[in-house]
Amino acid sequence: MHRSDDVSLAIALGANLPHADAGPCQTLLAVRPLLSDVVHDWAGVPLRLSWSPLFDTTPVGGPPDQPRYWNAVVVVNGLIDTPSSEAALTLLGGLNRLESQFGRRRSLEQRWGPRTLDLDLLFWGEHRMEHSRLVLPHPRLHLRNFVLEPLLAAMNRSVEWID
Ligand code: PH2
Ligand code: MG
Ligand code: MG
Repeated sequence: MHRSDDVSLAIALGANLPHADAGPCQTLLAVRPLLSDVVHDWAGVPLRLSWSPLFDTTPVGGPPDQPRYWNAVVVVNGLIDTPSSEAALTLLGGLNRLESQFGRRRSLEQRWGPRTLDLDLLFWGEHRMEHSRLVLPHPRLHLRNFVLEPLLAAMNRSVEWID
């Protein structure tokens, strides 16, 4: 039987600029354990994290000459709290701190322009919110293959079968 007793949350990772001598692909690998810590500290319960592989993707939007991106998605299972906008914004704060740690300077960049690290909350169960800093589910999720492909890969890995 497929487990359906808990609510999943998903986070998209993207990067297309180097940071501190490391390329964007290395950034996505380096951020994994740190992102795992952020999510675990936030949730305060044991979780199952399913990571997609890294995908080399063509830039969508932004300036025509921006570098190719590396993208990935992590799906989080095992959350027990009822989703809330307040808790989602707290997690977003943790994601934004990680982005800064990897050289992201939000005030200096263009919309959909190149970045050292982008961490986007995609959905948290069926929670819906429209806040100036966070809209859930992510309004362009269904339009972006660089999100959908890794999301599908991560979700396939997260399926558990119980005898
Ligand atoms: N992120 C953007 C704009 N365009 N294109 C790809 N392929 N991957 C991204 O992560 C991406 C993008 C702004 O968030
Ligand atoms: Mg973002
Ligand atoms: Mg983004």
